Amino acid sequence: MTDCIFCKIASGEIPAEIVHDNDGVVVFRDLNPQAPTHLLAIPRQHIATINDLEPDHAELVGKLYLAAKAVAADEGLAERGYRTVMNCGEEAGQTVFHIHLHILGGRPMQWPPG
Ligand code: DGP
Repeated sequence: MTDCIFCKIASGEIPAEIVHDNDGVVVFRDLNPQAPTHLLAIPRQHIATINDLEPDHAELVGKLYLAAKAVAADEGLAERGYRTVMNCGEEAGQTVFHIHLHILGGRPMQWPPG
């Protein structure tokens, strides 16, 4: 999609610190980190929100989680724990309308989230 910031990161048009790029999934560091480690895993394919997922996206969504597992291990988070979050829609706090899995770690997490 031409006017999507995360499509532009995936294409290299906008710079980001990319830590993983494999099998249709790109993972990069969040510009505004909310934890010592804060990564975003996105599909290269533009999908705006969870509400736009179709059955044939199931494998791609699985790949987001497999990428999260891989980068969490790379970042030393696998054993101590980390949080994955995908916000859907404005009330949930989604600000970029290209689905992305937040991967947060390196500090204790509270529950419930705010
Ligand atoms: P959400 O609120 O769930 O839509 O999360 C969007 C996240 O995207 C937010 O944590 C900040 C991050 N973000 C927004 N613009 C950029 C950018 O240009 N580069 C990077 N690396 N992260 C961005």
